Amino acid sequence: VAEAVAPEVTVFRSKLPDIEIPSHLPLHEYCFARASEHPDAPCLIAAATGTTYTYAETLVLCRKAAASLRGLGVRQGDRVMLLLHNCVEFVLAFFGASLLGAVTTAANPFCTPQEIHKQFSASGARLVVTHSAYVDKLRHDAFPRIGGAGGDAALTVVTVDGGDTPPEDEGCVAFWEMVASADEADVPEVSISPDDPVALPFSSGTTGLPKGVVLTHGGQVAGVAQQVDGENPNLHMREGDVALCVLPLFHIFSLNSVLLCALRAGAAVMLMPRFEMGAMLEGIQRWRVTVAAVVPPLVLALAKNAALENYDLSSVRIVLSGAAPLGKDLVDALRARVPQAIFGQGYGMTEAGPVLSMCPAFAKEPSPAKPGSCGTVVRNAELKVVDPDTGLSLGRNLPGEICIRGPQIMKGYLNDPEATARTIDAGGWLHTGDIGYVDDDDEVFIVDRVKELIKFKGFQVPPAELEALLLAHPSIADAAVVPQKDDAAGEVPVAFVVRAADSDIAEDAIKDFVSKQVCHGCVAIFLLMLDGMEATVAVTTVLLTIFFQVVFYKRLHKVYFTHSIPKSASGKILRRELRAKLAAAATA
Ligand code: 4UU
Repeated sequence: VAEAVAPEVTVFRSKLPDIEIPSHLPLHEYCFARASEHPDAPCLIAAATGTTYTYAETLVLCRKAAASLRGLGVRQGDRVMLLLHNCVEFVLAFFGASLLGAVTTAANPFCTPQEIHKQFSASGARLVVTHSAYVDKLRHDAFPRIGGAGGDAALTVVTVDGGDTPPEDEGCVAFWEMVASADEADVPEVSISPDDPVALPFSSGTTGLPKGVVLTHGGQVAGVAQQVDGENPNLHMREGDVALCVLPLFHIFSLNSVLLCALRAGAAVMLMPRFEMGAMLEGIQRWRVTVAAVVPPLVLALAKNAALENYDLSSVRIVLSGAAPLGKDLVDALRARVPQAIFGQGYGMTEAGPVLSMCPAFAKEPSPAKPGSCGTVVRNAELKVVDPDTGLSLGRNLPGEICIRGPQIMKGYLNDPEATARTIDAGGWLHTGDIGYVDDDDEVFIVDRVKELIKFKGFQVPPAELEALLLAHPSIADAAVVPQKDDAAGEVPVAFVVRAADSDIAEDAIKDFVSKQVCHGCVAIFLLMLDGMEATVAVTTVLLTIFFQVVFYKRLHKVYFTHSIPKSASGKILRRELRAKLAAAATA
């Protein structure tokens, strides 16, 4: 229902009534508030091993994780870094930190040491929880020395792998040893205010390099409540449901809409360390997954996979896609394979806490959504659409920049008041950098993006990062990186490059420069190592990310040489012009 609060502002709200949000609770108390009503219900399922933890067991382990982290010196306000694939330990460490009033910053373990270090140092973390396989990344020169528990070393590393301690774990603390010897009564009483931070994901937002996004206890409680609380929850999950958790928990979609929402609702979370089609289908069948959060490339992979017929996927009742646009054709291609499921989208942004709108067909009392729609704005929030040039509010069916206001949005960027002020205006509206409109049925449609961000399979690729790398090359005078449409990935990063005078640098040299370390010797060693061992996919990926400059999804897919980069009077790259050039070339 659109109502004019001021004559010139059209505010869109949920069709569902607002709800009571228990915003005084810390996130862990809120998520587990009803756990005592179903202590024996399954809470976490480690798909890889089949190990299942009930709600009662999970709570005890979270408390033990908190006591252990406390023993390692973690105090209220401290930042703990998780460099983990989806696993039970991620959940325990996250809530362990939350119980102490500490803040979790999670990163993609496939990132390079340089990328990880940027987040590590920006967040001010002193403790990292990771898999043994990634400890070597933390031995990179940039990091402080790894010094085990209680020492005076600046970096404590906790490894989550069970069994015999592998040699690379030297100096590290074994997660399960520390948890086994912890006393759950050793969790100190901390007073947590709703305004205190609990999670610190990194996002480049509408412009520039990745920044810490300060998400608070109160904000995350509100964000989860908007989805799963109330008489008629927008995303209806309950005890007995099993949520597929294959999207990485270091991204806010999975952390918030899968993990936190499922726990609050009393559902089980099936954790898969990484996407592997066979294992995923196996897991859905074996654990009777009911709610599947996916990204469009995963929908594509499923639609194309003939093996689907060999699995019983009849338990799935909700397929929630997000993080990138999902086309009607793609949905139609998969719908025939999973006919009983409702397909729909959520629209989120890390800074928005994250969900702005959610498919109303997922509600307890569902209402239909049109193909391509991102659903309706969540409850207890306001959404408006503004003309990106004038800032004036637009009515229905008129595309403009989507803005959101509500208790769920970020507090701001970490230590960056200017970036915060550029994103959240004086009126409290968060500007998304997405272009969309709201139709006559209150459904949100995203049609374009005014911000620089590139999304490769839903992963963030900040152009500023690649541009900085390119400009560091002596043969490159100027450069701009923009998204190019791609069937499989949605978008891929491509570069426009102005060669330096006298340079005749070629496309491949530039692509190599971005993907490989500047040190070419390293590449040679890498190839030798691959040659000398029977490299499994996992080993290869680990090696790749150790030896290469940027994580795989940030590679340039094409380089276009040009004489100048179009810029505004203030020196801003006119990305729209470059994207228009690409679009014109594609249709020519
Ligand atoms: C078109 O992608 C996310 C969060 C996604 C999310 C979270 C909870 C989806 C459903 C859910 O329940 O966050 P970021 O910060 O990585 O990227 C944000 C950007 C948006 O600004 C928009 O450009 O990703 C794009 N995006 C989408 N685009 C996100 N969701 C959609 C969508 N359609 N459904």
